Amino acid sequence: MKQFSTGLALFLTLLSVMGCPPASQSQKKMKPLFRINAVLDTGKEPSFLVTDDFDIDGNLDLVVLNSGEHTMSVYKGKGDGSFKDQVQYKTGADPICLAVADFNSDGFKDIAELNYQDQDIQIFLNTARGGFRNTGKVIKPGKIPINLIAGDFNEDGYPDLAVSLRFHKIAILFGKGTGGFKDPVAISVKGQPTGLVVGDYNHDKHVDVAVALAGSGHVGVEILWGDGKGQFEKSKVFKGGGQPLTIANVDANNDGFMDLVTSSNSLHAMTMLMNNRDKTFKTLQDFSAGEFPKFVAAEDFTGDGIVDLAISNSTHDTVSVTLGRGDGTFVYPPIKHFVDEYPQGLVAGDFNKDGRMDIAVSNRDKNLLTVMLKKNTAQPRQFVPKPASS
Ligand SMILES: [Ca+2]
Ligand SMILES: [Ca+2]
Ligand SMILES: [Ca+2]
Ligand SMILES: [Ca+2]
Repeated sequence: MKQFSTGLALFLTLLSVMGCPPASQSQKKMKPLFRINAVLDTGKEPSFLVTDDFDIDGNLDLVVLNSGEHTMSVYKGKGDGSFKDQVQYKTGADPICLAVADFNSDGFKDIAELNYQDQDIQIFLNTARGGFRNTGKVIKPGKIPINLIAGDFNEDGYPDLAVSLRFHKIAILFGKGTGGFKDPVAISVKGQPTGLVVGDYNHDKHVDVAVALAGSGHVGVEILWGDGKGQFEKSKVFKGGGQPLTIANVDANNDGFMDLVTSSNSLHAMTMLMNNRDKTFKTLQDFSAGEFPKFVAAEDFTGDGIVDLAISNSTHDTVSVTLGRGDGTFVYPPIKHFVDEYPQGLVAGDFNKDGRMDIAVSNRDKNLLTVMLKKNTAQPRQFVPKPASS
């Protein structure tokens, strides 16, 4: 692991000074919320990133797919914002996406990993000591799979998979609870599916799938309303961005119903779909939160009870944080944080266990992960008065 050097810190400070925003914006410009704490080596072209506590030691760990060399890197968290050196596992060709769930019912979370070039899924079972074991079984979900997510769609207690297939289909693979899966069942959707996310968007206690649709023709978000028996009712296509590639859950107005946000990479736009609580969504106006946005994480980064968004901006080497107003709109301009070249995968988690959300991001063109910790913006400790009785 490379510790963040003061030289780089100075360089980043200079960069942020030199990148002068227009005068009208500079007045509102806010200081960075995060500081870079650690920079971790990855394999070639790190892309999709997740965080979870895989070895159940109370510390969040990281897993990143290295798309340029067909490997996956696992980093055990130390709980102080730093991580142990990577352990690499061989994947299929061009790994692009992974889903985390306990697929073999042993209490430890496993990984289903999607290989774009091989058009297959491989399952890595948790060894219960922070390592993984490839089951050796190759799952073929259908032609040109591009994304996957886990959820228990038939409510048998075993996690299943939903996989978006380029040609207008979502494949559902029901888990057997052993690390194996039944043959895929294909559901047609109206457009070209890209990103997927699961949630119970209508509060009927059955998990639903939200599908981002890009390409030509139908563009937006289609919901597959789950019935808890593995069947789905298809919604109409809600407007949801120009060419949405990624989609995330966010309860932007704190009403307990999950809303959705999409990112349209080439159009530099984010789009909020507000949940009307009646199985429809109201699409708000697109907003800008950075350049060539890739992945988004929704968390309350400032601690005011209102959810904010962190976005990786691939071509501008930044993570931008845009603060929520609590009504589905976000403050402009976003707060920029310079990371390294071509940030892609992005996750939020409390890596140093101080109660504040931190961020990790994969930098494709430098083969690095950047771990940024939330700064403590509260009053300095020395100004806290001692109790009168002491
Ligand atoms: Ca851990
Ligand atoms: Ca397991
Ligand atoms: Ca299931
Ligand atoms: Ca539901």
